[in-house]
Amino acid sequence: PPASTNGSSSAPSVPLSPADPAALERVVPEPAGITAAAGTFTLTSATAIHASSGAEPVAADLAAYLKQQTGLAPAVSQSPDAAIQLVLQPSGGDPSLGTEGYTLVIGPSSVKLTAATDAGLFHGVQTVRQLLVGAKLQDGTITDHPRFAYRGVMLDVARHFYSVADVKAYIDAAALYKVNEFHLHLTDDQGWRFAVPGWPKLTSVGAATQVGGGVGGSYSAADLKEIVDYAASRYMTVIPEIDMPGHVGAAVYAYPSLACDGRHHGPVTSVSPAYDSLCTSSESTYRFVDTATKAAADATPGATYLHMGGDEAQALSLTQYNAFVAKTQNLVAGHDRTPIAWAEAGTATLLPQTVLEYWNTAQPQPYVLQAAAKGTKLIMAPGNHAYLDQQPVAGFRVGLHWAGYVPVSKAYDWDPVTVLPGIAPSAVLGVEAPLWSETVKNLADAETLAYPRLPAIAEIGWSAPNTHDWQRFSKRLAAQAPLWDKLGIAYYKSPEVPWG
Ligand code: TNX
Repeated sequence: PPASTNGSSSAPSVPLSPADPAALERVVPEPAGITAAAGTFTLTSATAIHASSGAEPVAADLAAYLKQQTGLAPAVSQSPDAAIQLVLQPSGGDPSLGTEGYTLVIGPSSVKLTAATDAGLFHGVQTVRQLLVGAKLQDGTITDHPRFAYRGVMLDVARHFYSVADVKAYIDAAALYKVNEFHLHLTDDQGWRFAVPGWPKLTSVGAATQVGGGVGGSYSAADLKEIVDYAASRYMTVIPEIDMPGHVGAAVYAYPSLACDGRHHGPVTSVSPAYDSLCTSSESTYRFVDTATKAAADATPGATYLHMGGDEAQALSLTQYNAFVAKTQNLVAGHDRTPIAWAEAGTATLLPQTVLEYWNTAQPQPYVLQAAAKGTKLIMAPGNHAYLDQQPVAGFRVGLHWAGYVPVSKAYDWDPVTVLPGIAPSAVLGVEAPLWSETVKNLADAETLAYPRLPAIAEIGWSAPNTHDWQRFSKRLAAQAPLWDKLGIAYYKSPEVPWG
């Protein structure tokens, strides 16, 4: 008989046996509803995938993933009686599953995945990847949908530069956890990393180094297009960030006239910020900001958001800072993007649509509460839980610890609607896991900090709070390890997780 497994405490077990609820208890983020049934589905060399109209691209993804994991290469078939069915049901599906949800029904001889959108199908395919044990899937039904609309990760390519291939690898791994926003921190004191028409020195001078004095680098328009297209193929939207009016050491080094005193403090190759600032009282500053934000918007066609930074503008008075935020958000809105800014920007008068990203839990920020009370939406990235650059333990070979150490259990141990006391749950747009790269020199360093904690933040963003349970989560995390090994993800074997 079918048995509900949500709420039970069962370890992931191999091999699969009839009606083994534990075999379905291996998905991160935890699905909304799971019901195990007797039996298993076995993939063979004869298994085919049929896609309903519009579902063909996700069917091709599924075929490629199945091949990667099993060695078997299921054909995407025209035949409607293929064993695996991907069904796009824009109106007829279950409306309670929203735009990103899906239903997965696994029986002894068939697998049927249904969703209202191709994003929903793609998320369902990630579930299938995680459920595979050898070539087998436990029978049962999963119905699933996200808790929050915004589930982001951020990569800082300014402190250390990452090749397009490395950025794609980072995106690819995050897709496994149903992340849907990829925030790219493109500029900072140590480097300006993307081309802006009419401002060639931003990249020829401003991108020529990084923390530690390495060669740095930058993305051409074609590079950014490659990243944006790749993210789209993983159902993620790229959010470009231009950090302003502080954290602009590289821009000021390239064009000293952007500073009021016409002087630069660069090149910046140290970790500590130089505290340069754009000249907030000069009209030419806003021509620069307009051109740079337009270039970032043009590089991300169809995107919703553009991040304008706004953190740690120590060189400015509050009046100067607030004036800059107010003007800049209008320029961003003028390029048809919803502005996002770090929480400090809450001191300014915000447009109704401007979103704040909450990160610094150490400072009381009454203005964030006031903005939220007036309707400002918040992205929750509390440094002491969600910052992937914070070391999991003292002495870890990479990372910082200004927000304290963040073991896996702490990355998991928070709720976005209560982490900032006093806000209404409806103010929370979602969560983000930023990876700042002052100490992160390459993809392997990045992965060591992100895994297994990125999946923890992704689960906080996706799963219903009533599924929250560290013991069960840690077992589901452990069940991910074989896939990470197969994909070559350099994860940290935290002693908190019961690896098999
Ligand atoms: C604070 S978080 C910063 C970044 C650093 C980060 C290091 C934020 C908005 N500003 O400039 O990279 O700490 O953890």
